[in-house]
Amino acid sequence: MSSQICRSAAPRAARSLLSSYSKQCSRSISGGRAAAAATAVSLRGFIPSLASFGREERTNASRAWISGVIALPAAAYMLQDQEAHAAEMERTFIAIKPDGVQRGLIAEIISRFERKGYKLVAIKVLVPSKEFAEKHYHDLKERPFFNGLCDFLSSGPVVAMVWEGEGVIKYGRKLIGATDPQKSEPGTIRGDLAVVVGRNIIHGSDGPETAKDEIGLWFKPEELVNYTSNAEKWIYGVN
Ligand code: DAT
Ligand code: MG
Repeated sequence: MSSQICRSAAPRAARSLLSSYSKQCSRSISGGRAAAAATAVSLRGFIPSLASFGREERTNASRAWISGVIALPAAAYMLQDQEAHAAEMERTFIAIKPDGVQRGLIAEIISRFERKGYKLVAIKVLVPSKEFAEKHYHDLKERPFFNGLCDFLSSGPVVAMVWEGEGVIKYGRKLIGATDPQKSEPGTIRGDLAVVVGRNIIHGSDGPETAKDEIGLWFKPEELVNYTSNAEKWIYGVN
């Protein structure tokens, strides 16, 4: 998918409706989970009518739930919670800079994103040209350290990655820590593994627009892999 931000209000609404529906089902009928899955499908096309459902009388509600369950086709079971959350996924660009690579921190950095629950959807090792580094850091071209920064980024291998997950852009920055490792909290990547701002080992997109631009700069669309991780059903869920 070329768009890096796949956020939509509908799946969020669907998920919260699915959650409340699931609870009602478990009170009024047996087999609440299967029914919830069935209704998740119906939410795709009928969100407005189901959104008003909560305002109905409880008795009518129970009747409607049951008739809905009977009427819905078997294909409805195909939609799992995972599908609802999949539409909310966002992607961010993360790069291990030449200092992180040379210091043998690739596995350490990747494992922090992986253990958190984010999904790696693209990765490659390359030595960027100075011109490419200037494009990547174009918003800093007026800063006194710009030239040195671009020299540094293009001085050796960089591990370029795209990570996917709910809130990964903002939370990825939390995992990374403050720009200046002197100010990064312990527990963050820069806080634990770096000492000075000029060698802070990792880059992460700072917002949705930057993420989209940076992913587009570093990767071709076909280099991004769409897949479902087996762990996702344990990482995402609504109770
Ligand atoms: P970040 O990498 O946290 O997004 P940034 O976009 O402001 O930070 O700056 C990009 C990189 O430039 C940063 O990772 C390290 C370098 N840098 C930032 N401020 C610097 C400074 N005052 N002196 C030297 N290098 C600096
Ligand atoms: Mg930045």
